[in-house]
Amino acid sequence: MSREIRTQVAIIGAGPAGLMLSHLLHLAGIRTVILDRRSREQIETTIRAGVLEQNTVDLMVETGVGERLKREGFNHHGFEFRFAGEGRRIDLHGLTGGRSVTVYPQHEVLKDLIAARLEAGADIRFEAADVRIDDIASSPTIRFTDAAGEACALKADFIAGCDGSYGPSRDAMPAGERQDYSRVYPFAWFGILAEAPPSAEELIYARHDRGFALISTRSPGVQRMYFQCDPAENPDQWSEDRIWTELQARVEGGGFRLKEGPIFQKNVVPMRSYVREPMQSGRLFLAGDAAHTVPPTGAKGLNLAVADVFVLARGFERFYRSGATEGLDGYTQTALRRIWRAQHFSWWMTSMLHRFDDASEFDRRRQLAELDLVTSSPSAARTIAENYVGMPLV
Ligand code: RFL
Ligand code: PHB
Repeated sequence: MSREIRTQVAIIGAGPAGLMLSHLLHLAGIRTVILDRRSREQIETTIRAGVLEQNTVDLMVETGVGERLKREGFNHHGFEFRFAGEGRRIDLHGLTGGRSVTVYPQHEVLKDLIAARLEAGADIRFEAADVRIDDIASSPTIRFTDAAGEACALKADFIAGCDGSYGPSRDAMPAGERQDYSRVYPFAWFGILAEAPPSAEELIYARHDRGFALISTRSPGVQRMYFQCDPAENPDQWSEDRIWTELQARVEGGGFRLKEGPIFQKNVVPMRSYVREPMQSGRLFLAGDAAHTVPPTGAKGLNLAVADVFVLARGFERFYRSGATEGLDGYTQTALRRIWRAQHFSWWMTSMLHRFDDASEFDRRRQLAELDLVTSSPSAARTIAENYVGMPLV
């Protein structure tokens, strides 16, 4: 026998997509239960994204979860492309009529959302194991084992699959109804966290013959940096010295030096582009990384997850208010427009900035010409800036 639980929308995944969806539905008076296989502590300490689009910031502020973000986040009005030994700024603010991005780590967003949800009495089941999805065509049920080891059956009107790239939701869609589009890149990112002061006021995206590097930040005392590496790279083989030498080499030019400090975290991040179409089957809806992945070069993944659930929440609201299904039926089509825009932008940034081992001297010079174009032509720079700050939520 299993314990039966009932709700309106059952959400798998307490990442940005699942938590924001639960928050928006709560504000619309719709009940949810969230399941996640990880503990609250694991969720609140995993280091991932750093850059929030203005849309994401505005939505958090407007829905009452943006107070700490406003206080502690860093508003950036531009970023720098570094190549051929010099830095050139993209003026996000000036090129987009005053829009900008905010550096505020993903796990801080998650802490704020979890605190707000629990304070409002939300039912979040952390450490839910063996999550299985049944009967998405008519009477959706999620079977799982809760943290105390009890077998549970969660019955809902709808299931939102917000369980990231490796969760069970994607596979619960019938094979004949779905199409996947993907591209795997022949490189990865080596990410570090270092105790050091910032080396620059804004993010730096660097293209170098040795490969890409990204200089980002977390707080005045902690910096986040990445450099392109082999997907099979073993972080244990990289001493602090070797890492700093590599990073310094990739941002060299004009006397610029990174401020170094003790490195306290190292990880290798794979690079992939992926889209699942459609994002719905029966009463199951996919959102966020469960439906798509972008390489992190465009800083879009978290923002896309939030944009998906903004559209999905509106569809649910309409349904529960009037029984109309148009919003839910149009979810895939509405969400895909932004997703493919972000796919193109993330692929473009990736291909413009990374070293491809099979590239010819022609390709290398073409890459430099493209960077020269997007940093000297106002219309090309505006295209970069508009994409980076993100299309307004619709
Ligand atoms: P998440 O965050 O992966 O959350 C999914 C949740 O589902 C749970 N789950 C399960 N629960 C129950 N049963 C199962 N079987 C389950 N399987 C999984 C997981 O425990 C997890 O809690 O997906 P979501 O919500 O769609 O959010 C997506 C974002 O996390 C992701 O797109 C971003 O982190 C991508 N990303 C960036 N996005 C940005 O917008 N700006 C950035 O600057 C940015 N930088 C990055 C990034 C991702 C990175 N990595 C590590 C891939 C930088 C990096 C290095
Ligand atoms: C980060 O700070 O982790 C970060 C920033 C910009 C990106 C990706 C990651 O494009």
